[in-house]
Amino acid sequence: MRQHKLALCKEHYLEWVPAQTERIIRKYEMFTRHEKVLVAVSGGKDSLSLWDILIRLGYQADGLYIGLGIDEGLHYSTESRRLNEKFASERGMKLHVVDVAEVYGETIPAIAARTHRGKEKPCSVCGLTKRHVMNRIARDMAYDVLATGHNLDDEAAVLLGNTLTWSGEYLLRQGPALPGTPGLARKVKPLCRFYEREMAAYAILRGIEYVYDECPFAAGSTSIFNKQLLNDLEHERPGAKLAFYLRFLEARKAGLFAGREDVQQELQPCANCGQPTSAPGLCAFCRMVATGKAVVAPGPGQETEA
Ligand code: Q46
Ligand code: ZN
Repeated sequence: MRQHKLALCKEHYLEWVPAQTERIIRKYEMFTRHEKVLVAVSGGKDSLSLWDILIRLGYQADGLYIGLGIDEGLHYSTESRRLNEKFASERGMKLHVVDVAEVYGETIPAIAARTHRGKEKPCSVCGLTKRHVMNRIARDMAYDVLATGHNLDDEAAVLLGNTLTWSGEYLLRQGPALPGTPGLARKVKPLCRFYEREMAAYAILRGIEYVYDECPFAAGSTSIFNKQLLNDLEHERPGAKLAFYLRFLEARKAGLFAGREDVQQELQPCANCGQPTSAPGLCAFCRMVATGKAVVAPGPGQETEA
C-alpha cells in the first residue's frame, strides 16, 4: 500500500482491515454494538467484505439483497443472488431478499423500458428503486442504520463528478455518515477510506466468493470514466485519491458548503408508502410504479436521497 508506505503479510493484512474499519466507524460515529445494522449486499467484493468485517468485529449486522432482474447475457442478478445466499447460509447469517419483479410486478429493465421507452440505461430507475427498498426494509424491520460497501474509489469518483459540475447540494450531502431524518434511515459507508484494490485483496484473502462482473449497464458510465482519471492520477502521485477525499471532508466540516445547509426542502409522507417526499401525493418511486411517468433520479455516479 504505497499510499500508507505499508506492506503487510496475509495474517496481518486480515487484522489491519477490520482494525481500520473499526477506527472509521468510531471516527464518524456510525453505529455502536447495541444497534442493528442492515448491510446492503450486491454480491460484489465490497459489500460482502463489509458484512464479513462487521461480523468479525462483533456488530449485529444482517444483509439485504435486492434482486433487480438484470439477467440478459451475463445472468448478473441470478448469479449475485446465488453468491449472497451462499455467503449468508455458509456463515449462518441473516439475509433479507427483495426481488423487485416479485414485489412490484416488473424487473428494473422492464420498468425502465416502460418509463423511458427503452432509450436510456435503467440506472435512474434502478437507483430510485434501491433507495426506496433499502429505506423500507430498514424502517419496517427496525434497523438503526443502513450500511453500504462504497469504497474510496467510489467516493472519490462521485466527488470528482460533483466537483466538476460544482453540484453544491450533492457535495454537502456526500460523506461517510448521513444522519437519519424522520422516515429516512441513517446511512453509513464504513469502507470509504479503503482503496478498491485493498477490498479486492481482503475478499480474496478471506476466500469470499463474489461476482467479478460489473452490472452490464455500468459500462461506459461517467463514474467509471472518473475512476480511470483518478487511477491515472494515483499512479503518478500515490495517495492523491485518498488526499482528495479526506481534504474534501475537512473542507466540508469547516463549513465550505455550509451556506446551503439552511435550504431544507419541505417533506411530507407519501400517500402510498409513507416515505418522506417533497412532491405532494405520491413519492417518485410510487409514481413510477403506478403510472410509469418519467422520474428524475441520479445514475450510479451521483449521490442523493429519496
Ligand atoms: S446496478 Fe443499477 Fe448500477 Fe446496474 S442498472 Fe445501473 S444503477 S449499473 S450501481
Ligand atoms: Zn411512496
